[in-house]
Amino acid sequence: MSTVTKRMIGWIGGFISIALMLSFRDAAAAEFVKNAAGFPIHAPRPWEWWFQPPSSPNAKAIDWMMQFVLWIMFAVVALVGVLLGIVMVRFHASRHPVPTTTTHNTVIEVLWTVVPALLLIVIFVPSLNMIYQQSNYKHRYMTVRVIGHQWFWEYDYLGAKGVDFTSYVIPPNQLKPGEIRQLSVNHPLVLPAGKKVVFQITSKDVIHSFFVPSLGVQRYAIPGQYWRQWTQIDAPGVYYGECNQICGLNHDNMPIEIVALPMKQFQAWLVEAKKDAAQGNVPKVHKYEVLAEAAAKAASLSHPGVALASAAPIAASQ
Ligand SMILES: [Cu+2]
Repeated sequence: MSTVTKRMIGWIGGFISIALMLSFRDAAAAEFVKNAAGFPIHAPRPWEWWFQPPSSPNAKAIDWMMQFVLWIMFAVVALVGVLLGIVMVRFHASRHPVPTTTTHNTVIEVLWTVVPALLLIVIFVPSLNMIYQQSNYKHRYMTVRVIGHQWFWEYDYLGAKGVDFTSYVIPPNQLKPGEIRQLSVNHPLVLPAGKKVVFQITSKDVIHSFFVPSLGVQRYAIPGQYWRQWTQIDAPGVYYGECNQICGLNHDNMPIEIVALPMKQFQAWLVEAKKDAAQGNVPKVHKYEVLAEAAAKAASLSHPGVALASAAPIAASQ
C-alpha cells in the first residue's frame, strides 16, 4: 500500500469518527429516560461523548462555547497537520538532499502572529459575554442556601421559614425501583421549572463543590464564604449532579438530585413543606404526587440508558 493511500485512509477514518461522534450526540439529545410522571431524567448515560444535554440558559451557553472552541481547535489542528504532512513529504531528505538556508519570511511571520491573535479575539468576545450572563443575579425568583457537609448536602430555602433539610445518598442495598445508584437521594432539592433560582453555596467543614452539569452549575462550597450561582431550569424533570471536589472518605456519597416541578406543583409542595417545618418536622419532600407516582410505576421502566434500580435490590441480584 502506498503512503498516499495510507494517508487517505487515515483522513477518511478521522472524518468518519467525527461524523459518528456527532450523530451519537444528536441521538443522545433526542431521547431521555422518563420517570413514571413523564419527567425526563437528566443523568449521565453510557457512551456519552459530549456534555449532558444542556437544560438551562447557562448550560446552553457553556455547551455552545465548548463546541465553538472545539471546531476552531479542530481547524487549527487540521491546518497544522496538513502543513506538517506536506513538509514531511516534500522536504524529505531523499527528495530534498540539500537543505534550504532560509531563516525569515516576513509575510508568514506576520500571518502566524495575526491569525492566532484574531482567533483569540473571536473566542474572547463570547466568553466575556458568558461571564456577564452568569454573573447576572437580577430578577431572581428565589434563593436556596446550599451547604456542604461531610458527607451530605443541606438545602435551606431562604424566605421559606424553617424549610431547611438534609439530603443523603441512598445506600445501594436500599434502592427502590426507579432510583439510580449513587445518584438518588432521600430528600431531593425541589425547585420550580422556568424560574431563576440563585444558589448561595457554602460549607460547614471542608471544601466541597456543587456540580450539576446539565444545569451549568458548578461552584466550590468553601467554609466561611458564600459563593453564588444561578440557574433557570428549562423544563420539569429530575436533574443529577455530584460533589466534584474530593472532600474525604465518602466524597462519592454526596450526589445532588434536583426535582424541577411545574410552578403550581412547586407552590403546593412549598405550602406543605412550610406546614411540616412549622410543626417541627422535617419537610416530607417525597410527599408530592410526582415522586410518589414515579416510585409506584417505575418498576415498569426499562431502558438501556440510565441504570435504574430494578425491583430486586442490587445486593440481592449480585
Ligand atoms: Cu463533598
